[in-house]
Amino acid sequence: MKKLSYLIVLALILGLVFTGCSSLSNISQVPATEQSGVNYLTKGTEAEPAEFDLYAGQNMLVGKVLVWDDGTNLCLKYELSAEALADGWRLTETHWAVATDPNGIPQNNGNPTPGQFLYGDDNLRGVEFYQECIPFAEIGSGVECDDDLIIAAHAVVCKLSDDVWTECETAWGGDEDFPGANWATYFEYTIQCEIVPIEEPEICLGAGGGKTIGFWSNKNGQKILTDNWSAIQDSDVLSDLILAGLPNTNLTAPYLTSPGKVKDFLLKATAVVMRYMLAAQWLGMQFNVLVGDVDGESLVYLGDLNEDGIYDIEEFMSVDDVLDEVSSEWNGWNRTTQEYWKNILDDANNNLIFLVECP
Ligand SMILES: [Ca+2]
Repeated sequence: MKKLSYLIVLALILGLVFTGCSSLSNISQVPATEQSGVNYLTKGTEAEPAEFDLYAGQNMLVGKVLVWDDGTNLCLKYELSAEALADGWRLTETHWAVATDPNGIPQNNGNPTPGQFLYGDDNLRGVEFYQECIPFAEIGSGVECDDDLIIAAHAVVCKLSDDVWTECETAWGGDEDFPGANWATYFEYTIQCEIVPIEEPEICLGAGGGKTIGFWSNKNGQKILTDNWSAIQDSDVLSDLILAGLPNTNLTAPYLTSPGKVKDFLLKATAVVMRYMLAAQWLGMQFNVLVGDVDGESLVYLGDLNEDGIYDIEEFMSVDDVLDEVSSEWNGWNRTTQEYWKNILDDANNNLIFLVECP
């Protein structure tokens, strides 16, 4: 259950990071207290799109055309109503056009000509909704925020009855008439360019199953090591070069050959030789992962690397990656860097810096 909740938190955070990239730069300037409780004063965001009625056969309301923008792209979504869906109506074709002036919509004698519209899909085979986004630049070179757009949204809806299309109707979104004789309509949408602040995921630090090097030296820890000793031997941990040549180790790999030797090694670790303390904390975390107390994929905090006083997700690293980083890079590190990674492992072994769901 714990692992599951970490994964959920992680998935949420990564989802927000990836989908929210474009707005993150704007967000970082907003004081933290104003990031929650978003107010939508205007409609035209994905969460609060502008809505226009979609009529089939001129008088039958079958759904809506939703329109929004994100400051760069214009998005349009045809959505059939629950009632229309229950009656068997589905979308089989969409065609839509957008321009800054009604005359920019393809037409003939004042009647729009959907076959010439640039967007949509005329082979939908009966779907419940259809969505498409285009960059402002495709509408026109000067198109920008607050501009009024003319949108003609045409569709064909067909009724499915016993797996057979029984009837089809032309549908149009909105209620502004074209000058021609037929009933085709369009609507106006004003580009909002509203930047929707994403709610920053709440990140808290806490426990992740770590056990301290003191634990691995005491009776309980020694028993667990004994019970798991063959698995520990099968891993490469006891032969890792980070242990080579340290006090209280064997001269050749494996450098520690029994739970008792581990205890001796851990109890005598000091920070006089920083690498020794680094190796001891590293070994403690290896045991945590090997016996299943810590999920190697769980994330630990590396510190406020960008010095903004906030736990940012890019400041976390998986336990597995921390262990790999230490065992592959320690030899090139000065004492300060060794101490930095020692502290991370020490804090993780003491359950202080795991990414957790906030209480
Ligand atoms: Ca930070």
